[in-house]
Amino acid sequence: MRLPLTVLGFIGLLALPAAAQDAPLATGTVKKIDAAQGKLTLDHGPIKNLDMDSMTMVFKAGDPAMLKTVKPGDKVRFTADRVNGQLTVTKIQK
Ligand SMILES: [Cu+2]
Repeated sequence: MRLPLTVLGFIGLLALPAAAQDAPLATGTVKKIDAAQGKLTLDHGPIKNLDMDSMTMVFKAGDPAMLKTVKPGDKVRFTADRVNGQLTVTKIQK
């Protein structure tokens, strides 16, 4: 019977974005925006779900459009998670 594998694959696709939405909010300051690469540099506070302390680092933007909503110097709240092995900002707000 092949149906269960198909169903499991489908559930897997749905589960990934759901997990990202559950990530807790972290705080940070935008240091640099790299729209060409779809990346941004954040000076961030602790990120519980990634087991990270405060640091300055580069994240991938989950959606390139989010890079137009913030600029260097902005204080932001954001969620970050590992998406396909890359540390990615999944949500960001001033
Ligand atoms: Cu970090």
